[in-house]
Amino acid sequence: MSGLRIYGIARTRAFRALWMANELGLDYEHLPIEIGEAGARAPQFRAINPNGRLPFIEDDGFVLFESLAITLYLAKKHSHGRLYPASLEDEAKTWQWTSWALTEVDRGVNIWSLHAVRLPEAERDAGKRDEALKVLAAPFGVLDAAVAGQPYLLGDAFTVADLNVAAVISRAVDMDLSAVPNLKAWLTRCLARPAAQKALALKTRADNETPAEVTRRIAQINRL
Ligand SMILES: N[C@@H](CCC(=O)N[C@@H](CS)C(=O)NCC(=O)O)C(=O)O
Repeated sequence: MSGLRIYGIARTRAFRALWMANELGLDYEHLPIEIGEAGARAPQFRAINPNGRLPFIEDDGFVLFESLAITLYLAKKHSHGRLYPASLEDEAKTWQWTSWALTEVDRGVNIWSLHAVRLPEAERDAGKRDEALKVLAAPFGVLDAAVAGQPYLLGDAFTVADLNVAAVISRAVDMDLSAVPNLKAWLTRCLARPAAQKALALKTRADNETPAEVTRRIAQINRL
């Protein structure tokens, strides 16, 4: 065992950390705790991550929260020069795409997925769903252009930059992506990786087992 513990049910942003740990071939422990008072907000978990949110990790006693900080840390620790780029410029591009994913598309994809797929049909808000698609159109165009002439965001090789962006927008695979064919092909390529598939299988199972009241709570807590 590597001493790495990943906290968070795979339906949450813990999926991102699980995918990275799989890419790296790490021997880790997954603690699939839930959101809320019985899970991440319970005192014993708040003592580790005071935010009361998921995911967080413990790595031989080192604690880290924020899903994409976790993927960057693990990639740099275990795969410097491969999944984590070696050059200053490629490292900066990795930070660029990581910040971009969080600020430009994370919320929109979440709103869309709740109101197009995850909430019970009668509770979906078509206005919110359509507004999310409008908000996503411009940044999705940017991503589509970035992967039009090369297979991955930094060039020929898959890196943590791809993992971070693809993990953040992974639920967009259920969208009509015909207006952004390069994005669609790139996302499909990233999610087809065995390490992603392994984490996606857990995520899909967790999605299917999530009761409607938990999905409702996710939408309420995050004002989605
Ligand atoms: N920016 C944080 C967001 C963490 C977050 O909002 N996690 C959600 C699950 S995906 C959560 O724990 N929600 C429940 C809550 O806020 O109580 C990250 O990327 O790790």
